[in-house]
Amino acid sequence: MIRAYVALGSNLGDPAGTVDEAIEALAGLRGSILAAFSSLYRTAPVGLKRQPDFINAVVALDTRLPPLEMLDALFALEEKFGRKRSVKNAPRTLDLDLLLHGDTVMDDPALALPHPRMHERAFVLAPLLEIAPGIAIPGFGAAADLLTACAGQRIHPLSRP
Ligand code: PH2
Ligand code: MG
Ligand code: MG
Repeated sequence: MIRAYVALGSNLGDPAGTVDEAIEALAGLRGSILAAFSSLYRTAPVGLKRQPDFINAVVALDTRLPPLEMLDALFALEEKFGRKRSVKNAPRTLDLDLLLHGDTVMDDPALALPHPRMHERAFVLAPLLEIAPGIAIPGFGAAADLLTACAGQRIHPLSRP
């Protein structure tokens, strides 16, 4: 089994409910076992600013799926959650991004690993570090050091009843 990490993001409809349900759905992903899941975080939009805050989280999966098969399974799940693809970075019901797949480094037109923007996003690095303290990102170094460089990005763990 290979340890993979998947980022979840939502900012349409009921984002926290969607992310909770998506974590459950990921626990049932074929050929995979859910190894860990982070808290949910409320995060300011990065990139296109005039859109609602996001709810973000990260899960760890131990998987037998190779990277491109895993990507297909994640796209299928996004679709099941009603994602409509319009313009890049548009608000979305559910975004599932494959962050890391073992120590695979690849730059296929369909999939780049590690995820090419994860190293500069607090909304990915903070939940990732919660479930994988000490993790390093191939080619970029310690996630904890990368998070320090994202100091300006607003993110808060969601308080739960
Ligand atoms: N996803 C993006 C672009 N910007 N900002 C936040 N806070 N959270 C996201 O998940 C996110 C984003 C593209 O996928
Ligand atoms: Mg994304
Ligand atoms: Mg995506």
